[in-house]
Amino acid sequence: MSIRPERVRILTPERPEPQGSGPVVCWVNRDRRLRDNWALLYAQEIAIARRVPLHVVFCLVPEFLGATLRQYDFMLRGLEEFERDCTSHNIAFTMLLGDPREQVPAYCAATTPSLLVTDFEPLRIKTQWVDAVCAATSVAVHQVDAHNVIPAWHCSPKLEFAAYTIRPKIKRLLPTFLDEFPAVERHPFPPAAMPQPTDWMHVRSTLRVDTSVAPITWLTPGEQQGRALLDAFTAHIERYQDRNDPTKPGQSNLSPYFHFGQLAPQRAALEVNRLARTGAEDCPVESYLEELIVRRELSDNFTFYNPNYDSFEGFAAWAQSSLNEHRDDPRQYVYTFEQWQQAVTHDELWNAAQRELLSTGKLHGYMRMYWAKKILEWSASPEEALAIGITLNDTHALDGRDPNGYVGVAWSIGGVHDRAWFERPVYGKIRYMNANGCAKKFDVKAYIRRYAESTLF
Ligand code: FO1
Repeated sequence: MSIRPERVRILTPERPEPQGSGPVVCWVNRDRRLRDNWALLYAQEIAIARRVPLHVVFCLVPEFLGATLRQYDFMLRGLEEFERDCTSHNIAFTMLLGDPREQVPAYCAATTPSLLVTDFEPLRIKTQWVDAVCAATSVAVHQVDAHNVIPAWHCSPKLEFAAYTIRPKIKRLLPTFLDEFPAVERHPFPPAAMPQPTDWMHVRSTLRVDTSVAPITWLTPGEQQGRALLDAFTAHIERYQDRNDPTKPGQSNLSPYFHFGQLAPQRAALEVNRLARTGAEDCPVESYLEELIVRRELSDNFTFYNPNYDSFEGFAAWAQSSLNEHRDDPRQYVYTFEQWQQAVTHDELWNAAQRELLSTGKLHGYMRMYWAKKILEWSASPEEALAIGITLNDTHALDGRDPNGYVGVAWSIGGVHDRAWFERPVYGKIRYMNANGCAKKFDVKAYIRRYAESTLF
């Protein structure tokens, strides 16, 4: 088998092996691309060994954790390309509509697969879906981590404290797991008949989402574009040295492609690592790999092992008790959700950050910290601040509701993966940040001008 066994978990130990002569079905939950997809490669390898067809299913829910048209549009346009890619590779692609806890078992009842393969996703709702599907079918279910370079369960068996505790584990395992992907094959055992092509207009008509948050146009979704953007980024990796300056084009902008499974983080790691070997001095490879692998996989670790990843109770004990001690500190300002959302605080820097989020679906990595910390400073309670930060991010960011998003907000507001700092009002021992800090890093006025009020539609 060309896929390392550690990438795979048998979710149904009482029915470990594929059974019968039915197709192998790959239910894609998180990773929706034809290439560089360990779950699909695993499913195909077994299907070829058993000489059976390979099916891919994706289950679209009409609403998902507050997602708006902006995110659904990015996801669906990527799925259109994925369907075409599957079809041209003799893989039957079917779009299921509705609750996966019903739709996936119904699909299995109709197609009697010999094996159901699914990918790994640490979010609570996805774990519940997968558990319910295992319970409602009699087929063997195998799960493959197609997202992390080092499978989350193999990297660490427990909740990690911080980057410094997971980093050595990752560094030790990286040479083994940062391997090149085999190519997906044109499947040699096509199904007797290909499914009808998806009616994308109909699919869109089933959504029950807020359409006032418009799709973005500055990025084109899909596997091909994700790869093209990665190539453009690696061609100018030296620009990443400016990553903390939101007025400069230093960031990769790949996060939406990772979030919607259109590009494998491991592909980005392989390509960037290739540059490291060229040895160019101004090549910030290590810092990119730190963000891409260590920080990203730490976020998966947090959401996988901490059931309270999106609430105050998920913060470390020191952070909870310190925030509790400062619960009644007077706040200089207290804004409502609408005021935050509409970017009408007294702070022009904060408003500019919020307008960046509203108009582009992205918030610069450095500004994201400032943005969330000020929400803590000017909200009635840490719980409210956390809820506001998560909701604004999930409503407007293309990569909202991602482990990275939850951890980003929890780091700023609850000190998750950080350490205790000097005590101060409202923040307690949570690390403080202010506009002077920003001014030391970049031209604050230029940033405010860029996201002036006029940038909003
Ligand atoms: N995952 C699904 O399996 N089905 C969906 O219909 C679905 C919708 C969706 C909308 C917006 C969004 O940001 C994510 C969505 N996801 C959906 C999940 C998503 O692609 C990721 O797997 C998770 O958000 C975690 O990274």
